[in-house]
Amino acid sequence: MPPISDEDWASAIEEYVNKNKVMIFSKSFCPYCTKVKELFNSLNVEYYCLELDKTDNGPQMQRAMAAKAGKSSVPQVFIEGQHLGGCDDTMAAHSSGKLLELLNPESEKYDYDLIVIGGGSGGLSASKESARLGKKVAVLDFVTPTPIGTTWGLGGTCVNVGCIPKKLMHQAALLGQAIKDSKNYGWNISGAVEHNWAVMRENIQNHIGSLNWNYKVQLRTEQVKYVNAYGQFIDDHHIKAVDKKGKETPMSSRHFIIATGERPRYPDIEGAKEYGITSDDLFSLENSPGKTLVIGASYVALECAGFLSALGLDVTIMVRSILLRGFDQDMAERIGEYMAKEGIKFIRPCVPQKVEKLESGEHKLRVYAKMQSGEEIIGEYDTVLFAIGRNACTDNIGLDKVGVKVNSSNGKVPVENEQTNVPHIYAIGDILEGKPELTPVAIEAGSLLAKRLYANSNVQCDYTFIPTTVFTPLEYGCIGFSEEKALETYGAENIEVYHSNIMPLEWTVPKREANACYCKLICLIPENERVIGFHYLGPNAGEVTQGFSLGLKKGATKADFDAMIGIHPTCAEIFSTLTVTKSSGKSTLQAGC
Ligand code: FAD
Ligand code: NA7
Repeated sequence: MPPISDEDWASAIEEYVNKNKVMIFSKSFCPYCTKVKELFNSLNVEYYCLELDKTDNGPQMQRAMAAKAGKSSVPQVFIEGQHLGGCDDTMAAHSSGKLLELLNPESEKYDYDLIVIGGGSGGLSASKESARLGKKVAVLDFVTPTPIGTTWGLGGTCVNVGCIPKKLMHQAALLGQAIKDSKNYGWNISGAVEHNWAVMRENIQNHIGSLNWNYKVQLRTEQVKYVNAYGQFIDDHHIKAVDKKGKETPMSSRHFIIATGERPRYPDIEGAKEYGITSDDLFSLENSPGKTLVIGASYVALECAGFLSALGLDVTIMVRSILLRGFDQDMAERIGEYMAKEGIKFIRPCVPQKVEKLESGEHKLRVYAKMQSGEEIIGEYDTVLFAIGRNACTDNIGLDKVGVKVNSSNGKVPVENEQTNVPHIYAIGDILEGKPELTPVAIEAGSLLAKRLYANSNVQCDYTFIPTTVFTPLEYGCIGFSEEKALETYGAENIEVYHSNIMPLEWTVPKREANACYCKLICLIPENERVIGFHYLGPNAGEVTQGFSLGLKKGATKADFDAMIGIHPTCAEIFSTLTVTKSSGKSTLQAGC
């Protein structure tokens, strides 16, 4: 074989420089080379490094590199085929911002690398992660007031009008139950025990205020630009930010993430918007809602009805058809039965027709409704709370201007790995088509998307076996398949259901209902009884359910559950000893602990 010529070495160097966006010629022992490599590592920028001291024909390669760079020392850095220089040149380019411009040639054309529209669970997660990865990021968050004028601060639904106030009001309700239970445990609570709505409201709102403040501080610390304005697309890379005074500011970006969430829906009936409220108003009401009609049977409806009743209010739920559509119906009906025993009234199947204001009398509103049988019914209440589902906030943000596809029947955005049909526009959180509408899901999807965009990650958000909990008076935690979905998907012959009632030890002394709590595991027979559905109705459902989601994600079988040692005395230990199958028809009732 003829000796390799100088031209051959030169073309080898040329190939290294052209093939790699960032090319470093280095020597493994050289501290300046290490410094440069550390800089690119810290910026999460992928590079190719040729260690000349560890390469065959290193001296020849170094001579060819020197001919191209005009310097024989190492390191020598090339970006997008252009020679940047050695260690000092690279550091200086980093300090001046030139390095980032070279790395992202497009970004200099735009104000930002990334604009996130919506500063809720998903938007904040994506914007902070992207900024941590060295990107120039802005997040727009704007709350359109409710029909009765309620508004709130930074952080989106979860913090202001969702998970946080809901769980805290549920906690207020649990404390009321604990006060009742405490008598049998020897506590002497003298005098009238009453709940004060205004005190609860103020303390919860103060806590939310502190969370709003923390989010602002976090954005400042992470160097994310927070813009309190409503974002609307103008064209591919441009939006306008409209503030509450109507002032419009144009902004441009290389990438966009839409994370605008959802808002409660109102029925198209007279008086709904004028006199009704939704969960967006409930948590900040100055005064107790009083006698309340909750319309709808979503988890939001049942949770709100549950805590309002436990706080001592007269509560009725108007249900159009089933409880908790999308959830296991056996569990949903058990929740309903328990709530009815707790004193909540159910009107079903029934839909509202009209809400009108009363000028005088004991209550403030009159509601006309129609039972499925055709019977007209009329009731008087102080508050009518609509919890009939939520609309994706995608109809007024200019998606038509940029061609982002939206499902016209529900306003949801179909995505492939959180990317919309327009490649530089992404979407996360509640607006996604067919994905669970939960805070941790939005957070995870946002953070993983940022890492894929800006840190060469290829980790996708896994939307399977996501645990969730409904915080009704009897809490319900679940993971994976409902019983009906499992039967529909795999056929009855392939499904075994193990189940049991549960009597929480702490319920025995106050003599609470013996067989209200219940659990079941749904197992796939052909896969060694792999557990594909987990359902638990009882105290602390969120805490009980969370850990089991790991088991389901990892493919745990019924035998794995049986091999688990329980923690005694707990409710969760029941999952280590389930023996009764539904198909056996044997009783699961518990006589006591
Ligand atoms: P959001 O958090 O809704 O944030 C979107 C933000 O974007 C909002 O601040 C909105 O005002 C803003 N925005 C909209 N359009 C624009 C625009 N054009 N320009 C600028 N800003 C805009 N999830 C759980 O995991 N656990 C629970 O216990 C739970 N309880 C809930 C209870 C209730 C009553 C409700 C309503 C929801 C609950 N959720 C719960 C769901 C959870 O709140 C949502 O899944 C989560 O907030 C979704 O996050 P997101 O980022 O998609 O949207
Ligand atoms: P859901 O789950 O869609 O629930 C909406 C509820 O409101 C449901 O019970 C509906 O009854 C009821 N509804 C809807 N429209 C009306 C009218 N016009 N009148 C009376 N009742 C009505 O909504 P959410 O947004 O709360 O939940 C979204 C997701 O969160 C859901 O997918 C779960 O996974 C968790 P229906 O059953 O349709 O008869």
